[in-house]
Formats: sequence, C-alpha cells, structure tokens
Amino acid sequence: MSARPAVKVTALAAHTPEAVRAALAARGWDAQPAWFAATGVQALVVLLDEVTEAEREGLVRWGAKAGADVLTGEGWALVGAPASRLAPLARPDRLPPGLERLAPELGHFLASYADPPRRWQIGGAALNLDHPVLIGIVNVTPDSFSDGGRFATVDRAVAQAERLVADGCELLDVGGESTRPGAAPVPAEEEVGRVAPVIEQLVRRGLGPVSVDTRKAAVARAALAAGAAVVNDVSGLAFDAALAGVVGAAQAGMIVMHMRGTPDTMESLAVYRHVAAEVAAELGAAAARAESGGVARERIVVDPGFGFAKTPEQNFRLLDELATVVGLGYPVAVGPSRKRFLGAATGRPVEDRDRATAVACALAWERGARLFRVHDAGVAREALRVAGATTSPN
Ligand code: PMM
Repeated sequence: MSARPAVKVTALAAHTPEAVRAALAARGWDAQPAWFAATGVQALVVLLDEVTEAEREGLVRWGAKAGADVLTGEGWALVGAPASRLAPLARPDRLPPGLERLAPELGHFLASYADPPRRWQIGGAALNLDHPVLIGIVNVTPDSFSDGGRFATVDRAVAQAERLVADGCELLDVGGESTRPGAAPVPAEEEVGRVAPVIEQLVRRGLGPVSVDTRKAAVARAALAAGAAVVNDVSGLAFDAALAGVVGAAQAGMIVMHMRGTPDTMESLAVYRHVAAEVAAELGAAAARAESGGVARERIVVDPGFGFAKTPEQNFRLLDELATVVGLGYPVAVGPSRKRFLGAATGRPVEDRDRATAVACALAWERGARLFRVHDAGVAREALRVAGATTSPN
C-alpha cells in the first residue's frame, strides 16, 4: 500500500487579499465569494482610545470568545483580529452589550477598508484613483527649496507644465509661496500676482486640471476664479479659517495636508510619541474641519505632509505606517519629492533625488497612497507603473 503524500504547507502572502482570493479561485470558488472571504481573513489591528473601564472589560471578554487578541491599558484597547471577526463589533444588532459606542467608528473604518474611495471629485471633474495619479509641481516662487526661481515667469511655468503633462501628470499644482523652513511669508496680493496668471494660462491651454498650493482664502478665491479645480492647503486649515468656505462654495477639490505650526516654527514641533497615530489623528481633525466648513467628503484628499514638522526618522516611520493615514477613509496624497529625508538616506543633494523620490512613491502606493506630488514625473511614473502593476484590478 502506497503512503499518502505528506501534507503540503504553502505560505500565502498576508499583506494582500489577492493571495487568498487566488488560492480559493484555483480551487473552484466563484469570484465574488472568493473576494469576500479573502477580504475577511485579512488581519487587522485597530487601536481604540477613549474607552471606558467597562468597555475594556467587555472587549477582553469578547476577544477571548471571538479569538481576537486584545491588549489594553487605562483608556485604551488594541484589538488584533481578522476583518471577519471585527465586523460584528461594527454591527449594533450583533454587538455584545456594553460595547455599543464602538459600532459607529468601527463601522466607518471597516466600510472604507472594504471599499476604499475610488474617485476624487474636483472642480468640474473627477479623478479616477484605480491607478497612481501624478501631481506635477509648478512652483512660481523665487525661493522654493528645490527649483526656486527657475519657473518664475509665466512662459517658463507653462513650459514646465507641458513637460509634466507629457510625462503623465494628471493634475498640476501651482504654488506662489515657499513653505520651506524659515521662508518669509508672502502677502496675499503678491501671491495672487504670481499664481493667477499662470493658472489662467495652463487652463486656457488645456493643460489642467490645476491645483493651487496656498494657505490663504483670498488667494484660493482668485485661483479658483482663474480656473483652478483644487486647493492644496499645507496648513491643514489651521492658517485661514475662511479657506474651507471658499473651497466648499466653489465645489472644488481640496488637499488637506498635515503640519504643525508654521514653516517658521514647525521644526521645533517635531515631537511625537507615535508619529503615524498622531499625524492621522491631527489630519482626521483637519479633514473634519474641512467638512464642517462646507467641503463635501468626496472632494477631500489627505496628505501626511512629509518634511513638515517631522524629522527624517519620523518621515520614514510615517511612510512605513502610511496605512494608519489610509485608515482615515479619505484618498491619500504624498509629497516626498526631493525632500531632506531622502537626502539623509541617500547622501544625494536636492537636485539628484528623483530616483529616491520614485522609490518613496512606489512604497507609498504599496501602503495605500493614490496621488503623488512630484517635481519630475519621468522616473516616478516608471516606478509607479511597476508598483501599480502588482495591484491587480478587482
Ligand atoms: N510639500 C511642499 C509644498 N506643498 N503640498 C502637499 N499636498 N504635500 C507636500 O508634501 C507639499 C505640498 C514643499 O515642497 P516644494 O517647496 O518643493 O513644493
């Protein structure tokens, strides 16, 4: 009698549902149940803050029964479990008694985990996020850290925009105020004088859609009147409270970026106990300010703000733990382009950081970012084509 073959063990990739889906499909499962099951077995870890003593005890009891790991301390609980085990905690009808307060927030998180935003509504159009979207930088400042002064005239800005579009950029971000550490503030009229003529030209030549990189409501208003479809606010609505109302009224898109303080003070504010969790919490609050100021949820993109109030080490932690920012449920943009932390890792000067930028973009895509703000799109596009090809459409 021949011996049975030995049991075969195959390690499946755990960072993507694709591996489980393919294994089930190969064994005859239909596409839809295979996809649901694959999403359900994905391991999730959520940190719950502001929980009561009774809720902590309830979670520990639930975890023991449900086979979830629950670590807890005063006011918080960390829960690790497959998505399918967590799902009942988001359902008021299936929640253990005493845990009712958990349902709305967890429900919100699980819904965007299972069905992440696939489009971004901007002024007069929508950008599809099923592939990496490049945002090309057109700085019209005399003093921006990497290309300051080079595109300070309308003609040069247009030429740069044409290059960026030819290299695959789907949005052009025009900025008239440098935000590097210690940069001098620019009066609103001067900023309008720099950006509005450029935006008008780009839109007239069909190079748009165009975004304006500004913290000021007055500049945003003029830029939107000149044809901009997006406002990119590096202050996360902390600089000018009137900005959200302007974006909301124009039904434009908005990028809400994380920073602390102002370009003058931000370096001294780079103090975190857990950078990804704190950046996500502060960014979530900024996005909520945008929504309550009148910007519709589907018009908002969040950006962790690489280089703004973060040390090089903190930027790398944040890049690695980007899933925490993605977990907010908004599409995520990143702007690592040519920044100091890339120089710290490679030893390269600012004008030789496009390869490092491309790698950072590919890593960010893999962790859930969908939009990439770059100075030079050529190498980033190639890197993102490769990264994007590993994420199969479903
Ligand atoms: N970085 C800079 C300026 N604006 N906007 C967003 N959304 N994200 C960024 O990371 C960002 C930004 C600084 O870089 P630059 O002076 O080269 O434009």
